[in-house]
Amino acid sequence: MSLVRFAYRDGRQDVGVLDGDAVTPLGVGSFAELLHWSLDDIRTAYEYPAGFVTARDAVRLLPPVDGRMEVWAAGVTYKTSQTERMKESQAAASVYDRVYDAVRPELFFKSAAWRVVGDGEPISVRADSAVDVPEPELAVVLNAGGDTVGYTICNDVSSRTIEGDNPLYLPQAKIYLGGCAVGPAVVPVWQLPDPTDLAIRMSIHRGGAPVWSGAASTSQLHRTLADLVAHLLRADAFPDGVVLSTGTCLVPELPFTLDTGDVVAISIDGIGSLTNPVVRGRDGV
Ligand code: DO4
Ligand code: MG
Repeated sequence: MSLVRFAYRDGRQDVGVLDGDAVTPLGVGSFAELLHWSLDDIRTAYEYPAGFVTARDAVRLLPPVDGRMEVWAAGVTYKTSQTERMKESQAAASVYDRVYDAVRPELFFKSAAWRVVGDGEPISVRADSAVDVPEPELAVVLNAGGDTVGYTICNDVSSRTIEGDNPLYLPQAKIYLGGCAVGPAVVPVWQLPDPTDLAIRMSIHRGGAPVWSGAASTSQLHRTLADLVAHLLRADAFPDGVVLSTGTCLVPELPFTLDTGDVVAISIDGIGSLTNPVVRGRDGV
Protein backbone atom coordinates (compact mmCIF):
# COMPACT_ATOMS: atom_id res chain seq x y z
CA MET A 1 0.00 0.00 0.00
CA SER A 2 1.13 3.55 -0.67
CA LEU A 3 0.02 7.16 -0.91
CA VAL A 4 -0.52 8.43 -4.46
CA ARG A 5 -1.66 11.63 -6.10
CA PHE A 6 -3.99 11.04 -9.02
CA ALA A 7 -6.40 12.61 -11.53
CA TYR A 8 -9.85 11.32 -12.41
CA ARG A 9 -10.83 11.26 -16.09
CA ASP A 10 -12.74 14.53 -15.64
CA GLY A 11 -9.55 16.24 -14.45
CA ARG A 12 -10.34 16.45 -10.71
CA GLN A 13 -7.33 15.58 -8.57
CA ASP A 14 -6.95 13.98 -5.17
CA VAL A 15 -4.57 12.01 -2.98
CA GLY A 16 -5.44 8.44 -2.11
CA VAL A 17 -4.30 5.09 -0.81
CA LEU A 18 -3.21 2.70 -3.57
CA ASP A 19 -3.80 -0.91 -2.59
CA GLY A 20 -3.30 -3.36 -5.46
CA ASP A 21 -5.74 -2.40 -8.21
CA ALA A 22 -7.78 -0.02 -6.05
CA VAL A 23 -7.35 3.62 -5.08
CA THR A 24 -9.28 5.00 -2.11
CA PRO A 25 -9.39 8.82 -2.15
CA LEU A 26 -8.71 10.85 0.98
CA GLY A 27 -10.67 13.89 -0.23
CA VAL A 28 -7.74 16.18 0.59
CA GLY A 29 -7.28 17.48 -2.97
CA SER A 30 -3.51 17.93 -3.11
CA PHE A 31 -0.31 16.49 -1.70
CA ALA A 32 0.65 19.91 -0.37
CA GLU A 33 -2.58 20.00 1.64
CA LEU A 34 -1.90 16.52 3.03
CA LEU A 35 1.56 17.65 4.09
CA HIS A 36 0.03 20.38 6.27
CA TRP A 37 -1.27 17.58 8.48
CA SER A 38 0.55 15.99 11.39
CA LEU A 39 2.03 12.54 10.90
CA ASP A 40 -0.64 11.07 13.21
CA ASP A 41 -3.46 12.61 11.18
CA ILE A 42 -1.93 11.40 7.90
CA ARG A 43 -1.63 7.90 9.37
CA THR A 44 -5.25 7.89 10.55
CA ALA A 45 -6.51 9.02 7.14
CA TYR A 46 -4.32 6.39 5.45
CA GLU A 47 -5.52 3.57 7.68
CA TYR A 48 -9.21 4.57 7.56
CA PRO A 49 -9.73 6.24 4.16
CA ALA A 50 -13.36 7.33 3.93
CA GLY A 51 -13.81 7.87 0.16
CA PHE A 52 -15.31 5.59 -2.49
CA VAL A 53 -12.91 3.03 -3.91
CA THR A 54 -11.91 3.64 -7.55
CA ALA A 55 -10.19 1.22 -9.93
CA ARG A 56 -6.50 2.01 -10.47
CA ASP A 57 -7.13 1.90 -14.23
CA ALA A 58 -9.78 4.63 -13.96
CA VAL A 59 -7.29 7.25 -12.74
CA ARG A 60 -3.94 8.69 -13.88
CA LEU A 61 -1.19 8.72 -11.29
CA LEU A 62 0.55 12.08 -10.89
CA PRO A 63 3.86 12.96 -9.23
CA PRO A 64 3.38 13.36 -5.45
CA VAL A 65 4.60 16.96 -5.66
CA ASP A 66 2.28 19.96 -6.08
CA GLY A 67 1.43 23.39 -4.69
CA ARG A 68 4.42 25.15 -3.16
CA MET A 69 6.23 21.87 -2.51
CA GLU A 70 9.88 21.87 -3.58
CA VAL A 71 12.32 19.13 -4.51
CA TRP A 72 15.79 19.37 -3.00
CA ALA A 73 18.62 16.95 -3.52
CA ALA A 74 21.78 15.81 -1.81
CA GLY A 75 24.96 15.18 -3.78
CA VAL A 76 28.10 13.07 -3.54
CA THR A 77 26.57 10.86 -0.87
CA TYR A 78 27.74 7.60 -2.46
CA LYS A 79 31.33 6.71 -3.45
CA THR A 80 30.23 6.11 -7.07
CA SER A 81 28.99 9.68 -7.37
CA GLN A 82 32.24 11.07 -5.97
CA THR A 83 34.41 8.94 -8.27
CA GLU A 84 32.45 9.59 -11.47
CA ARG A 85 32.25 13.35 -10.82
CA MET A 86 35.98 13.60 -10.23
CA LYS A 87 36.48 11.89 -13.63
CA GLU A 88 34.22 14.33 -15.50
CA SER A 89 35.38 17.50 -13.74
CA GLN A 90 37.50 19.76 -15.96
CA ALA A 91 38.21 22.41 -13.37
CA ALA A 92 37.66 21.33 -9.79
CA ALA A 93 37.78 17.60 -9.04
CA SER A 94 38.80 18.28 -5.44
CA VAL A 95 35.45 19.84 -4.50
CA TYR A 96 33.85 16.39 -4.78
CA ASP A 97 36.62 14.79 -2.75
CA ARG A 98 36.21 17.37 -0.01
CA VAL A 99 32.42 17.31 0.22
CA TYR A 100 32.20 13.51 0.42
CA ASP A 101 33.73 13.51 3.92
CA ALA A 102 32.73 17.00 5.07
CA VAL A 103 30.36 17.46 8.01
CA ARG A 104 28.11 19.67 5.88
CA PRO A 105 26.53 17.71 2.98
CA GLU A 106 26.00 19.07 -0.48
CA LEU A 107 22.30 20.04 -0.74
CA PHE A 108 20.83 21.84 -3.71
CA PHE A 109 17.46 23.04 -4.96
CA LYS A 110 16.32 20.65 -7.68
CA SER A 111 12.81 21.59 -8.76
CA ALA A 112 9.65 23.55 -8.16
CA ALA A 113 6.54 21.33 -8.10
CA TRP A 114 5.22 22.50 -11.47
CA ARG A 115 8.38 21.32 -13.24
CA VAL A 116 8.32 17.77 -11.84
CA VAL A 117 7.18 14.97 -14.16
CA GLY A 118 5.60 11.71 -13.09
CA ASP A 119 5.75 8.04 -14.00
CA GLY A 120 5.45 7.50 -17.76
CA GLU A 121 6.01 11.17 -18.66
CA PRO A 122 9.06 12.23 -20.70
CA ILE A 123 12.24 13.34 -18.99
CA SER A 124 14.55 15.52 -21.01
CA VAL A 125 18.24 15.97 -21.75
CA ARG A 126 19.43 19.48 -22.57
CA ALA A 127 20.03 20.32 -26.23
CA ASP A 128 23.24 22.18 -25.25
CA SER A 129 24.77 19.18 -23.46
CA ALA A 130 26.64 16.20 -24.94
CA VAL A 131 26.73 13.79 -21.97
CA ASP A 132 23.62 13.32 -19.84
CA VAL A 133 22.64 10.70 -17.29
CA PRO A 134 19.71 9.66 -15.14
CA GLU A 135 20.37 9.53 -11.39
CA PRO A 136 18.21 7.02 -9.48
CA GLU A 137 17.72 8.20 -5.91
CA LEU A 138 15.78 7.33 -2.78
CA ALA A 139 13.79 10.42 -1.79
CA VAL A 140 12.36 11.37 1.60
CA VAL A 141 8.98 13.17 1.77
CA LEU A 142 8.68 15.62 4.69
CA ASN A 143 5.54 17.37 5.92
CA ALA A 144 5.37 21.07 6.79
CA GLY A 145 6.49 20.25 10.32
CA GLY A 146 9.62 18.50 9.03
CA ASP A 147 8.48 14.97 9.93
CA THR A 148 9.32 12.16 7.54
CA VAL A 149 6.01 11.04 6.02
CA GLY A 150 7.45 8.45 3.66
CA TYR A 151 9.76 7.51 0.83
CA THR A 152 9.56 7.75 -2.95
CA ILE A 153 11.80 7.62 -6.02
CA CYS A 154 13.48 10.60 -7.70
CA ASN A 155 15.32 10.69 -11.01
CA ASP A 156 17.79 13.59 -10.70
CA VAL A 157 18.50 13.82 -14.46
CA SER A 158 21.81 15.64 -14.93
CA SER A 159 24.12 17.07 -17.57
CA ARG A 160 27.62 15.74 -17.02
CA THR A 161 28.95 18.09 -19.73
CA ILE A 162 27.77 21.23 -17.97
CA GLU A 163 28.58 20.21 -14.37
CA GLY A 164 31.91 18.77 -15.53
CA ASP A 165 32.86 22.03 -17.21
CA ASN A 166 32.55 23.92 -13.94
CA PRO A 167 30.70 23.02 -10.68
CA LEU A 168 29.40 26.61 -10.56
CA TYR A 169 27.20 25.60 -13.48
CA LEU A 170 25.40 23.05 -11.27
CA PRO A 171 21.98 24.77 -11.42
CA GLN A 172 22.09 24.65 -15.23
CA ALA A 173 23.19 21.01 -15.16
CA LYS A 174 20.35 20.10 -12.81
CA ILE A 175 17.38 22.48 -13.06
CA TYR A 176 15.58 22.63 -16.41
CA LEU A 177 12.34 21.44 -18.03
CA GLY A 178 12.11 17.64 -17.88
CA GLY A 179 15.09 17.33 -15.52
CA CYS A 180 13.23 15.86 -12.55
CA ALA A 181 10.89 12.85 -12.25
CA VAL A 182 9.36 11.79 -8.92
CA GLY A 183 6.98 9.09 -7.72
CA PRO A 184 4.59 7.62 -8.29
CA ALA A 185 4.17 6.01 -4.85
CA VAL A 186 5.01 7.41 -1.43
CA VAL A 187 5.42 4.49 0.97
CA PRO A 188 4.66 5.76 4.47
CA VAL A 189 7.33 5.66 7.12
CA TRP A 190 5.30 3.35 9.37
CA GLN A 191 5.27 0.79 6.54
CA LEU A 192 8.98 1.13 5.79
CA PRO A 193 10.62 1.80 9.16
CA ASP A 194 14.13 0.89 7.94
CA PRO A 195 15.04 2.29 4.49
CA THR A 196 18.79 1.78 5.04
CA ASP A 197 19.21 -1.46 3.08
CA LEU A 198 17.00 -1.22 0.01
CA ALA A 199 18.11 -2.44 -3.41
CA ILE A 200 18.05 0.30 -6.10
CA ARG A 201 18.08 -0.84 -9.72
CA MET A 202 18.19 1.11 -12.95
CA SER A 203 17.98 -0.05 -16.55
CA ILE A 204 18.14 1.99 -19.74
CA HIS A 205 16.58 0.60 -22.90
CA ARG A 206 17.28 1.79 -26.44
CA GLY A 207 15.27 0.48 -29.37
CA GLY A 208 13.72 -2.09 -27.04
CA ALA A 209 17.08 -3.57 -25.92
CA PRO A 210 18.96 -2.87 -22.68
CA VAL A 211 22.01 -0.60 -23.14
CA TRP A 212 22.83 -0.08 -19.47
CA SER A 213 21.79 -1.63 -16.17
CA GLY A 214 23.07 -1.50 -12.64
CA ALA A 215 22.15 -2.13 -9.04
CA ALA A 216 23.24 -0.78 -5.67
CA SER A 217 21.87 -0.50 -2.14
CA THR A 218 20.94 2.33 0.18
CA SER A 219 23.27 0.64 2.69
CA GLN A 220 26.10 2.30 0.68
CA LEU A 221 24.82 5.79 1.55
CA HIS A 222 27.72 7.62 3.22
CA ARG A 223 25.41 9.71 5.44
CA THR A 224 22.27 9.08 7.48
CA LEU A 225 18.89 10.24 6.20
CA ALA A 226 18.40 12.05 9.53
CA ASP A 227 21.61 14.02 8.96
CA LEU A 228 20.55 15.07 5.44
CA VAL A 229 17.09 16.10 6.68
CA ALA A 230 18.54 18.01 9.64
CA HIS A 231 20.84 20.02 7.35
CA LEU A 232 17.96 20.80 4.97
CA LEU A 233 15.80 22.10 7.83
CA ARG A 234 18.60 24.02 9.60
CA ALA A 235 17.80 27.41 8.15
CA ASP A 236 14.75 26.91 5.97
CA ALA A 237 11.01 26.24 6.07
CA PHE A 238 8.77 24.30 3.68
CA PRO A 239 5.17 25.35 4.34
CA ASP A 240 3.77 22.84 1.79
CA GLY A 241 6.31 20.10 2.53
CA VAL A 242 9.39 19.04 0.58
CA VAL A 243 10.91 16.07 -1.18
CA LEU A 244 14.58 15.49 -0.37
CA SER A 245 16.38 13.24 -2.86
CA THR A 246 19.34 11.58 -1.19
CA GLY A 247 21.92 11.28 -3.95
CA THR A 248 22.75 8.78 -6.62
CA CYS A 249 24.34 5.40 -6.09
CA LEU A 250 24.46 4.58 -9.83
CA VAL A 251 26.14 6.63 -12.56
CA PRO A 252 26.52 5.16 -16.08
CA GLU A 253 30.25 5.31 -16.85
CA LEU A 254 31.65 7.79 -19.38
CA PRO A 255 31.15 8.13 -22.32
CA PHE A 256 27.60 6.76 -21.91
CA THR A 257 24.91 9.32 -22.53
CA LEU A 258 21.12 9.27 -22.64
CA ASP A 259 19.51 9.95 -25.98
CA THR A 260 16.08 10.58 -27.47
CA GLY A 261 13.92 7.48 -27.39
CA ASP A 262 15.72 5.82 -24.45
CA VAL A 263 13.55 4.52 -21.62
CA VAL A 264 14.86 4.77 -18.06
CA ALA A 265 13.38 2.41 -15.46
CA ILE A 266 14.26 2.80 -11.78
CA SER A 267 13.04 0.51 -9.01
CA ILE A 268 13.60 0.57 -5.27
CA ASP A 269 12.64 -2.50 -3.24
CA GLY A 270 9.64 -1.84 -1.03
CA ILE A 271 8.81 1.43 -2.81
CA GLY A 272 8.04 0.66 -6.45
CA SER A 273 9.22 1.78 -9.85
CA LEU A 274 9.49 4.97 -11.92
CA THR A 275 9.79 4.71 -15.70
CA ASN A 276 10.29 7.59 -18.15
CA PRO A 277 11.04 7.94 -21.86
CA VAL A 278 13.75 10.43 -22.83
CA VAL A 279 13.43 13.40 -25.18
CA ARG A 280 16.09 15.93 -26.20
CA GLY A 281 15.67 19.64 -25.71
CA ARG A 282 13.12 21.90 -24.10
CA ASP A 283 10.52 21.13 -26.72
CA GLY A 284 11.35 17.44 -26.89
CA VAL A 285 13.02 17.53 -30.29
O1 DO4 B 1 27.75 17.43 -7.02
C1 DO4 B 1 26.85 17.46 -7.76
C2 DO4 B 1 25.59 16.72 -7.68
C3 DO4 B 1 25.73 15.35 -7.11
C4 DO4 B 1 24.50 14.52 -7.23
O2 DO4 B 1 23.49 14.92 -7.77
C5 DO4 B 1 24.50 13.17 -6.68
O3 DO4 B 1 25.50 12.71 -6.12
O4 DO4 B 1 23.48 12.51 -6.79
MG1 MG C 1 21.88 13.38 -7.88
